[in-house]
Parts: sequence; structure tokens; C-alpha cells
Amino acid sequence: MALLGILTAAEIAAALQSCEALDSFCCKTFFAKASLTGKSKEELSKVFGVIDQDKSGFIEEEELSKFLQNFKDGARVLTDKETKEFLAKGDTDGDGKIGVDEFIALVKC
Ligand SMILES: [Ca+2]
Repeated sequence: MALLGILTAAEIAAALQSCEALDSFCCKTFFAKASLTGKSKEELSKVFGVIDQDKSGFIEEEELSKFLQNFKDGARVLTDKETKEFLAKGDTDGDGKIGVDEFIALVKC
């Protein structure tokens, strides 16, 4: 698990616990619980690279829906509502996907 080099198992567990219930995912809470908010741009770029599974340089809606599974195998997929809200928050230029700069800005907002 690539993210374990950046985050501790306890941070990942706390973040996942914050959104166990369907439609309870809040990216701000999740990033805070995972202690991602305090990470450097370099570390967040690495996290982005893990979430961007097809290495397209962007996190597309499909990858966003599987966001939690990057933190733990078998974690639930985000609901359509959660995915759309997450995308709307992160996609500041409106191209329908999240680039690395948008991702870093979202984590640190
Ligand atoms: Ca991608």
C-alpha cells in the first residue's frame, strides 16, 4: 500500500471511520483525520499519483468514486452523491476532473 509510507495505519483508520456510513463522506473531515492537511506539496503529489490509478495526470470521476479504496483494500466506493460533491469541490476549472494542483488546493483548503 503506497499510502502507508506517507500516512500511518492509525491515521488511515481514523479517516475511514469518519465516513463509514453512506453519504457521510466529507473531504475536509477526511483529509484532516488522515493528517493529509499538514503534508508537503511533494507528499501530496505522491498521494495524487496513487489515486490517479491510470496515470492520466487527472483524477476522473471513476477514480474519485474509488477514492477510499486507495487507503484500504475493500473500503466502500463513494456514492454518486458523494462523488459528485467531491468533484464539484475539487474541480475549480470545471473540466470535470481533478488535476494535481486542484488536489493540493482541495486538501489544504
Ligand atoms: Ca486518471
